[in-house]
Amino acid sequence: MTFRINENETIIFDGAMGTMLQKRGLKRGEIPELLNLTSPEIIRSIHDEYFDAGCDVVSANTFGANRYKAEKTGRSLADLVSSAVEIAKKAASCRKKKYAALDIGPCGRVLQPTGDLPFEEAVEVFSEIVRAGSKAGADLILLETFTDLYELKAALIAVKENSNLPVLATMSFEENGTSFFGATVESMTLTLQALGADALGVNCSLGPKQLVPIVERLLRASSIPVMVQPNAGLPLFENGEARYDVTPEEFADHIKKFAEEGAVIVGGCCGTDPGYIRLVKERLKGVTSLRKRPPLRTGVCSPSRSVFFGDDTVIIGERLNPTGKKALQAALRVKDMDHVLKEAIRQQEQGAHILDVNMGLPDIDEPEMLKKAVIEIQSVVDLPLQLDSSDPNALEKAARVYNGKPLINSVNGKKVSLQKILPIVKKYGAAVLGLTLDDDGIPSSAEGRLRIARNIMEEAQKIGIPKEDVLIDCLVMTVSAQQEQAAETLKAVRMVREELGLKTVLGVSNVSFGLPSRPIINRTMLTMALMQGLDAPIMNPGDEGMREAIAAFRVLMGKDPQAAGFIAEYSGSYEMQPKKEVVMEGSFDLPQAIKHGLKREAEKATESLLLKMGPLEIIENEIIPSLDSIGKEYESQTIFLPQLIKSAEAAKASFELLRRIISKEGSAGSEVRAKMVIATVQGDIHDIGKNIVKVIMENYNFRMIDLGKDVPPEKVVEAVKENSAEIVGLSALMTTTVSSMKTTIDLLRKECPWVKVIVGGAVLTDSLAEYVGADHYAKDAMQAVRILSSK
Ligand code: B12
Repeated sequence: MTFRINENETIIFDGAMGTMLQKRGLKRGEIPELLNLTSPEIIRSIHDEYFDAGCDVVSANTFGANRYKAEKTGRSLADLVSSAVEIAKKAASCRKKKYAALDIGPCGRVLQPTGDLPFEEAVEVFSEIVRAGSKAGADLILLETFTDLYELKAALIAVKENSNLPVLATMSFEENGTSFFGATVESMTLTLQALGADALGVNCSLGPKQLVPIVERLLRASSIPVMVQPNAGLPLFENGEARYDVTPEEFADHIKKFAEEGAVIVGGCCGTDPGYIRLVKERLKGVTSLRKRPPLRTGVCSPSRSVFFGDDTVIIGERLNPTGKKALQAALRVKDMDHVLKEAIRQQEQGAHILDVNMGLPDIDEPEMLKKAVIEIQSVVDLPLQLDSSDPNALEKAARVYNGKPLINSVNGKKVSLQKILPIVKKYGAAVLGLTLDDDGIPSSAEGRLRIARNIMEEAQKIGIPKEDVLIDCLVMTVSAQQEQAAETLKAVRMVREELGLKTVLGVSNVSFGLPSRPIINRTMLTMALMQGLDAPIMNPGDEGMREAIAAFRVLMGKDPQAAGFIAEYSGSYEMQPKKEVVMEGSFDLPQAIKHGLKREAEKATESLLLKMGPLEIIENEIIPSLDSIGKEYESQTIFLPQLIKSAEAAKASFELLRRIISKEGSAGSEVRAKMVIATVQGDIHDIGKNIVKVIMENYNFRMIDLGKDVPPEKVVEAVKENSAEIVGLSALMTTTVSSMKTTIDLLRKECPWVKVIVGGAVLTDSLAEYVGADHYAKDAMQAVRILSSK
């Protein structure tokens, strides 16, 4: 029997495996997947209990099985996975219409550029699991508990490249409806649908009650079946053990509601057991959903931002295209990515919704460059991207590593283009822009262009790309050369919209080549195209006239309620209106460079600041306040971990430059004042502040022994003894690592009673310093120097 999702019948998955294993004696730190080989009967009995409770699918005990974990067990990954699948499969096959899922969770490492795991390595890590699991006979694959959409994309590609099994994919969300890495429900939905998941949804995260708004959003957004596997509430920690606060009754009531509203696949995550699943089964008897799947919408996304076509004008920024742009051409030749990134940030600030990225120059490796540009741009700008190239290889490379759902620019009506580009669009879950030209060129009539648009749409549909993912560019010709063509293009825009129901895109500014005062023609053409129903102009978002035309159009067509947007932008006398601050025509200042996470710009800004002030002033007045404001943005969730990391890297680049100068300036005398061991405490990886303290102390003739970050107490003690250090400096930046500081100091008191301890870091205060048992607290490096010099 093959596993199938039938939307008239709710499919019930099992509940937790981890908490069940703990009940059977699995200790903290033990690897659950090892039990597949050492105690298969325990795993089997858990599957049996879940099936007896009434579930339809059990998840094999493979959630954490990957090459990194397997290394720790000394067993091969293939053995861990295939034994698990075989156990689950045996439990399923002695029953009717029951199934075993290969269960795959995150691999435990963070993908580049946020972390250090290359995308292709991630795909390979998941591919190994998929190959072993499908070979062992899994009926379906469940990708679950992902918090990074990028990692989930890698996993889904691995599934598609290595098996034909149905695949369900769920992510874990925070209460605010975004994942820990900042992915939204809508972006996840757009991405997974296009990549070909059979169902998508939410698991783990929170209790069922807190999931209600997230499930509602999922049901509104998803055109494929929705899956929900909540925890049995939020874990409460008692005597070091997690306890969950939602009873089986409450749990089952919520699941029933989710099913009534339209969730087709349900089950339990952490804290649930067969008791919960039994009640779920009971409550779901006779439950049917009236949900009609929402129609597909034309949209593209980055993890944190989705852009839909049709509701309002979408501006596609055209500035990242070297054609006719000497500065960009020169930058690309020397691989100056900061130039590209600055242009991307500038267009975002000017109001672009999507950025076109074209890296086509005859003398560069375009596929590599486009791929690199996509990765780098996505790490500083959260707008969706339009991948623009005439080279299918470049498009494929870029689409593969793109995080989210991109728009591919372009395919056209030529047979070879359709054959090469559409499979890339399909495989990598993109939308595609179709140009109305074919082997005979660009038809001069609107009807001719409509015919090509229809052909592109039908060819796309043949390989499973829905028409909603096909957009059409009816091609603007130069009016000075072919005057009658402007009207034909405009007519074609309307026909494509009305007759095919497709969304349209238009590169507007071509129209005015060769004429004086081009902006006048451009903005008029734009307004006329908008009136024909154009969804998305490709344009320079910094072009005031075009922006004004869009703003006025939105008011006149009722797309700007009460003209609020217009009034906010253009109130006051029009003539007196100061030019909108279009930032960064030249360079970024240091806070901007840190905010946007631009390393090279941070260095340049630091160099120019050094002409005006000393390195310590730069640290105090520029770097620390910038990081403070980044920290606040992170706390209020206007930015997420990837941006936080980027900013920290830019700050570190600036500091590295200052460090060299401070060290070069050297210290006042040469006699070593004291030996000092310095470390960030265990569990804490913040080391920017500690590094500053180190450099400044060195400058004042302290001999510094730097143990780095995340340092266990024993290592600190060892280093003090080895070096006969007189002072220890400890840094902690998180509330949670203050206790680690205390443990370190307790051990130092016992083992090295002579040593003086000074502590610092953003969370510390005088009273916390007293609580952890330190001798001194310093709010910054200079205060530390003063305190320690007076001893
Ligand atoms: C940069 C940064 C990061 C970078 C760190 C990069 C690096 N290599 O250091 C990255 C992105 C990796 C990061 C990760 C995380 N971060 Co962080 N991070 C920050 C941020 C924005 C700035 C810290 C900083 O470098 N400040 C600048 C330096 C110069 O200041 P400083 O460290 O305070 O140092 C000065 C003084 O305190 C003192 N000092 C410091 N150490 C010492 C030691 C001695 C001996 C002495 C005498 C003085 C002294 O002198 C220094 C110079 O004047 C802060 C926000 C903030 N305002 O602090 C959040 C912040 C510290 N992070 C936070 C969190 C939650 C995290 C993460 C858990 C995020 C996550 N969900 O994964 C992880 C932590 C992982 C871990 N296990 O440690 C929270 C902590 C909340 C709390 N109160 O517990 C903060 C406060 C952000 C927030 N508002 O939510 N983070």
